[in-house]
Amino acid sequence: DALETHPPGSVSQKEHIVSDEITREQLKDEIIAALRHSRGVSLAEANNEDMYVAVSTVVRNLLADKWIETREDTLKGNTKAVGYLSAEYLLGTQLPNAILNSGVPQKVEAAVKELGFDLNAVEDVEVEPGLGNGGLGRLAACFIDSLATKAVPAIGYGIRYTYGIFRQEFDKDGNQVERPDYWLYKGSPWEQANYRREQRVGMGGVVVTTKDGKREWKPAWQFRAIPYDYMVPGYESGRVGTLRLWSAKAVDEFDLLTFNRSQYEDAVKGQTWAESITKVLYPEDSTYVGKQLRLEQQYFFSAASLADAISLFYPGEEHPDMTTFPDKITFQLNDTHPVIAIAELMRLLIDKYGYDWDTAFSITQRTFNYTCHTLLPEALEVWDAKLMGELLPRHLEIIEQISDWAAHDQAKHGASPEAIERMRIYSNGRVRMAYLATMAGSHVNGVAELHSQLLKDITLKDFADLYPSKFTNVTNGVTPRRFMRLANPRLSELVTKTLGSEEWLNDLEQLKGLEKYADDPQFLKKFAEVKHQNKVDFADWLKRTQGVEIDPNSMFDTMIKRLHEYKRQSMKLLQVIALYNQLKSGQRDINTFQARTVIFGAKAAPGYAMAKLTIRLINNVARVVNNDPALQGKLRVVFIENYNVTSAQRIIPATDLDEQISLAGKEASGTSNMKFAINGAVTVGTLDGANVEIRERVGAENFFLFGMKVEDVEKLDGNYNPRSYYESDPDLKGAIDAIASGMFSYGDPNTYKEFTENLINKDPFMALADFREYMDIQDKIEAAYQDKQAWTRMGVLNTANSGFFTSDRSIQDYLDRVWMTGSLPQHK
Ligand code: GPK
Repeated sequence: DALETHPPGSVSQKEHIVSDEITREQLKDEIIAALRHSRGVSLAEANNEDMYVAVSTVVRNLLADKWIETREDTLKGNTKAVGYLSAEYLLGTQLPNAILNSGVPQKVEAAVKELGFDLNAVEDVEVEPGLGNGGLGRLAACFIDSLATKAVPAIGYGIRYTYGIFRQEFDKDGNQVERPDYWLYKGSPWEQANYRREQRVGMGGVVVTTKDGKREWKPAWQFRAIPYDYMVPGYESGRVGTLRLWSAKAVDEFDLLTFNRSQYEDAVKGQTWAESITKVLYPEDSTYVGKQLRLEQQYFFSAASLADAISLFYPGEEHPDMTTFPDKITFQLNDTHPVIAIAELMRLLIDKYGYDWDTAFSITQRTFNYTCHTLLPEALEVWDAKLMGELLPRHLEIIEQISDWAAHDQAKHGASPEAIERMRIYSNGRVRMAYLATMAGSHVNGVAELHSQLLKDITLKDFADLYPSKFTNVTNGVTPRRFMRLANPRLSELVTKTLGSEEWLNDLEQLKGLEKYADDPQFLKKFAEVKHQNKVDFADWLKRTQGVEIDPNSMFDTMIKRLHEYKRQSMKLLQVIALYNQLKSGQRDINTFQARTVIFGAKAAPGYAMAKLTIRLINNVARVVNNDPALQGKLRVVFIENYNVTSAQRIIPATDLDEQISLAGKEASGTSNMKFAINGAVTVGTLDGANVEIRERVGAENFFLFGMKVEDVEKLDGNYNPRSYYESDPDLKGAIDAIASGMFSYGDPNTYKEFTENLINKDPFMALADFREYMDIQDKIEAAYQDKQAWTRMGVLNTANSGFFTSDRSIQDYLDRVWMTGSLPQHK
């Protein structure tokens, strides 16, 4: 196992150095010692990779005391802790963030430099742990950052996938090809296998009734759950939290009997099978697939995490007083993925600790809260009861009981028989995880105001009518440390100089102080200069990594997010093709046209045919447009290969125009919209998700709004006829016909047939209905961009008014509305 090759604490033991007082010279010594001790090389021999591991090791060591102390304070139990349960953490690179939060970032930077290395090149060595798909996983990563920064006693629990989200490549036809993401290829200096806290997790088997009439689960197999611990350093809080990711191993390394008969393959089979549980992240985003292995993953990490928490808070106790459990820790269920933890806690309380059903249910209800991240019915997990029964027979039994209890309770609250039927957790051979979480937890929250409202009005309406006080909202947020300070050092410096301190980094509402400079020509000039330099950097990076050339003087118009029909990359593409047609026909004058670089970044789920076809089309539109000399390079389309957190940190600070164009009522929140606003991009968007709140705060005049509202969509639903739009709008017809004619497929009219037919005949996300308004707003944007100073002013007002969207505020909302707990003292 390549992973145990980085023993922690391998630098010089000569003296205990207080991390904040360490000098640059001492840091240099530590780095040299780490090179020698953990890499076995001298400074003269070291390359960037050696340096990356050595600096990471030293920075980890600087954080170690705070890590231990934070854990000790967390386990004292004076303040209720938070267990964040999430199947995904899309972390991004660790080293830059750890240096920033080391307490001595300038000294580390200087030390590396004086040792003759370029810190940026050293940091570039790191492969980001892509342990998530998109927004949901990145949100979890922002949340653990804010928990540590706010000194909330917390543990993030998740899965250590051997293979994270696939690496995306494009083939010569522009198709997405998925390559395995073996991010651990060279090990990771950031993780620590923690065998002291290993757990066992069972699966399969049967339930028997014991002599005293109790139900007891006899699992068919046991797995070892090995935790890998990651430090989560807070910014300026003196606290370092823990992210604990579970990895599966076989209990018996080899089946020796088989092995002795020389059947080597059979002997290792059990091991391979066990390890397959945490082998790979499912690449579906906002879609439920119902695969057995997925349920195995969910149960595996939920059960291991609960067992871990109980053993942490009741160390060595065989009969813990579990009635105090909800006072010691509260578990947040990040979407339905860990909801099986509810049945696991019930099983432990009843079968293992001997509580009666009512007591057990009361403890369970007080322990869990649930965050819903979607409005798409296909994203809500509904497990096949047969599958669940084979894997987790006792859990299914318990869920059946909860389902009956729920029906009873709903009747008591006055629900009609029809409503009770609709709310059934377990019926017709299906188990509805969102309903289970709603009934068996204390709170349910959506992730933006509009989303939480729609949950109450539509998706979970029956429940909200009966239990209104269960429902609340916590609008998402993003960490300004990663997405401003690290991603955009130039703007950060300008903000710090202007506001006179760095306090805004953990009190983001202070950005408001920039508002008074919105009409200061000097400030506007500096702000514009920052953006321009960021664009130059981004263009250089693109040239270096993808060989594509773009013009930093053009408008950078960006759409980065998972490829999904509801997000409507297709509509953006139709607009680009319509522009292209107009420029070609002379209907739009190329000489007065505002040069634009349209930047896409998106991964598609490997089994999502329409999304993959859209990727192919984007690449081929780029090929045709970029190679057409008639456009004089004024319209360019680029598709960032393998869009991930690392590239997001480069694209966002360089963007002028941010595209948030989902069909109203489909995007739960969005979080890149927040990152763009903080970084001073201007958004074109629909009234969807958190766009609503962003627009409210930055001001309607600094946001380009278009498209149908939720009510308009509801009215149109049922008698929507996309073909009528196609036939009546020449730009729209021209764009779709261009695709259908084979313009982007070397003359072949069949390549994109499914794409065009789907739009004309079905268009499930009503791109055609919003197309005209979208074209028109883009003309307004083009005009607005011509006035550089006015445009920059809009950017400034976006930055100044987006302080609300820090994940520190989201965590405060969770503390106040959901967890009812507080912070540890901060140790500065
Ligand atoms: C929602 F349901 C899901 C899912 O499976 N994956 C995922 O990334 C996203 N999400 C929403 O689509 C976004 O609107 C939201 O901002 C994000 O979760 C975080 O809440």
